[in-house]
Amino acid sequence: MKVLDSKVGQGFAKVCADGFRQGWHERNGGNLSCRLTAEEAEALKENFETTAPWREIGTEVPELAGEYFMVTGSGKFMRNVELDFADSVGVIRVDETGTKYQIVWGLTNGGKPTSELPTHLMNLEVIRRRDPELRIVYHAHPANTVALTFVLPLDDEIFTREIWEMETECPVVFPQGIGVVEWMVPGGREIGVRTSEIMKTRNVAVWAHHGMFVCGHDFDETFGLMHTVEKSAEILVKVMSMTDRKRNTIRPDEFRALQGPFGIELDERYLYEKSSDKIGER
Ligand code: 2HA
Ligand code: ZN
Repeated sequence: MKVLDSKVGQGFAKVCADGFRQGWHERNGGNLSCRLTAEEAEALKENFETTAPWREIGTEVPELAGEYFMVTGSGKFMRNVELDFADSVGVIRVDETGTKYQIVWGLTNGGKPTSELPTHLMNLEVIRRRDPELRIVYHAHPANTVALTFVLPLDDEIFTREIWEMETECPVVFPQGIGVVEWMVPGGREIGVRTSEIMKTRNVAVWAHHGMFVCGHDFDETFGLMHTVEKSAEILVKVMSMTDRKRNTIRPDEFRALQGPFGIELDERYLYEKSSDKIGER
């Protein structure tokens, strides 16, 4: 089967196109990765070549040794994924030491995997440890979420709580909350270590003044998570454009009341009693 005709290829391209249409991928901003299942890799193997050089990942992911990943290319525009899939996207294989990769398909014009490959692979490694079917990692630059990193404290508990309060759906969609990474140089191991610490327990990491990383089991869920966080961030930006205080909101006991009906468990650290109605204060 051709890579683009496969379900995984189609789902991958759809996220890139939909994210572009949301305005989350200016120029070459954002990237996407997916660990292929053994069945997917087997079905696509006839397209793979094993002659490309092995290159350093820039970090080590021993638990991903021998696995195949579909990834967007460094410097590639999300806008072009649906137009020229084989130029914009590649399939790579991680070597037996978990320190090198080889391009086995795509990135046809001398391309390389995303500059955020260390963060993607480190995230893919830790999320698989907590759930073997978590296998997609998505990075985008959604404007409202980024805007909030200039005005909210860069504190996991406050950031999560303020986003949760904007839409009842939020604690149901990401009950483990959001982790916030202070500004760091992107593209390397260090920011990958910091982000994967968050992804050990949570599905959303916000990079201050940069963007967001989310993970999921399938493409719809992963895209939907990014969309839900960003939608709530948009509501918060609208509220903060009117006032710095809330007259009404969802209260801690009301959040707790969601747990039974929705079968979720909320981390109590986000449900602190507030001493102020000022947005962003505890
Ligand atoms: O250019 O988004 O973080 C791709 C990126 C880097
Ligand atoms: Zn980015």
